[in-house]
Amino acid sequence: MPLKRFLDLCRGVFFEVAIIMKEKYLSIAETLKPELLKEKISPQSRVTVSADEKSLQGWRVDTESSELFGSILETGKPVIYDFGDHYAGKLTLDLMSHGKPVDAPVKVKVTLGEMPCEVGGNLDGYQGWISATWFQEEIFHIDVIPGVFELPRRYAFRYVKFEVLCQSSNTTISLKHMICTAETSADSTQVEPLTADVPEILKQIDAVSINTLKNCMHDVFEDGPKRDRRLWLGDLRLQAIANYETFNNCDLVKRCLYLFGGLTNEEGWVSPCIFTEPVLRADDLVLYDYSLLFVSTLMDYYKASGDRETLEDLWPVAIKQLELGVARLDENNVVKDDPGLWCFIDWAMELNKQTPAHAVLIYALKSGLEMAETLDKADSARWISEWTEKTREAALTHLWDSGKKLFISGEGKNVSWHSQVWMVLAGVLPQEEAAALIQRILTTEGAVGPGTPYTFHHLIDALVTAGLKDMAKEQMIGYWGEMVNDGADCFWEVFNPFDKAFSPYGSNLLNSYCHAWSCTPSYFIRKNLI
Ligand code: RAM
Repeated sequence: MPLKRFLDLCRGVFFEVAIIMKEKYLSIAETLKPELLKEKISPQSRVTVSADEKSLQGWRVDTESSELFGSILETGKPVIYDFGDHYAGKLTLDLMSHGKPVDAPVKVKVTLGEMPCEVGGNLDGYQGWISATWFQEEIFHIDVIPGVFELPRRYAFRYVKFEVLCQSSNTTISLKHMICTAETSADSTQVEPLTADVPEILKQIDAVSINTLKNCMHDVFEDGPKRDRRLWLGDLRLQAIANYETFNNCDLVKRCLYLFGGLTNEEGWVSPCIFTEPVLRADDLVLYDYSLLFVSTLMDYYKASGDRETLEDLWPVAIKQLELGVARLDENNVVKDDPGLWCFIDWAMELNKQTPAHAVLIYALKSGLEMAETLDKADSARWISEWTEKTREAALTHLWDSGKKLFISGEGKNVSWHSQVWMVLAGVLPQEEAAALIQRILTTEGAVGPGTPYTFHHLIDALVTAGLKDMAKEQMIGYWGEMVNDGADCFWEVFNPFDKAFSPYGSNLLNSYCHAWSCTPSYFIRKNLI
């Protein structure tokens, strides 16, 4: 047989095997679909939300009335309900009529908000760069009153604004009740209470972290129940470690790992993000760091669950990410600073991602080495060790600025917290030097700082890794504790203590205020810090 024909045949067989494997992965994921637990919740109070410069994000909330229902709803006069906590679920309205029969449909607007800013102002002037359709604002015509009306979608909210936009002059209606049917796949009975001696602030931070994680756990681990309501790998990795210390739902992590494994792209990259509806589909984007972190997420899962079968099953996906990751190195064994190489790292502005991306590669190689050793894959273990050493050396030779005593990134020699934090996590320096590095960057003027709790998580992790536990606790309390003191019922996607209305999307109205990657204080509190 001519060589070309033979190679084509081999390639054909390889693709068929790959397709069979992917189908197997997806069918395992399907069997792990969770049951959603449901709970009925009533609002706690009726409130007013008014513009006030001195209040958080410029919106002030006051209790209007303890009498929740029954007052006549006048056209153009909205009422706002506060459920007292953040929930993800369905909303049902029970409407009554008074006097004459309702002789025409009633047109209503319902606006649901995680935060006062979403129900206080007008959403019409929005100019951000992500779709305005993320606003939880609906207009309905309700035909049958008295009657019960269930809103068709799942929402994430604490506040509900209800406004009659138009009704017949014969119509007089009121709300008899409003119920949220909260949904989650997190089973709260699994969470061990913290002992009485744990400081109050840590207890509060832990409770808000758990609430955040709970409201992000549905059919898959979602990044945020308001936005994007999708399975993102970077978020999954952090949710999973917080979950092992709290709800301990290993099957949901397993389901998500198999989904990522079953939806790799043609080159073999794990996608950063998966759509579960209307059909399972991977985003066509590749984020270098997120794909590599699949390896660490899988290894963390194995350590938490002891499920060797899954580790063996998904090993080919993990090793493939490392091979693809290494293929992106330049002639110096440094990850290419290539605008075509998408990488997330953080939403921080002015951040060059080359050095943190390089560190993520080393971090993932280390997880891969543990995995190869666990699975007795001697050849792979050797290959991974060699690349770990080469990339570590390359980091010290090409990315270290000996004058500044910091890692720098890209042609512009960008100095960021991200580069130092990820290099510490990658174990590039001995512990003492790592501790000095991380303390140095915290006081370096002009360095690019964290844009999100995602990077703050990695800072805390780096401090723990460098043996600086007290500092880790202090930083954690300083950052997440401030959100608690600001009244957060869940932790936010973006929190800049110096600009609390900051958004990477051009408007804080579309920030997610219950966000997966912010839920990790429970992991630190329960695992390392008490
Ligand atoms: C946003 C989401 C998600 C994050 C990605 C990179 O759309 O907030 O949490 O993982 O970006």
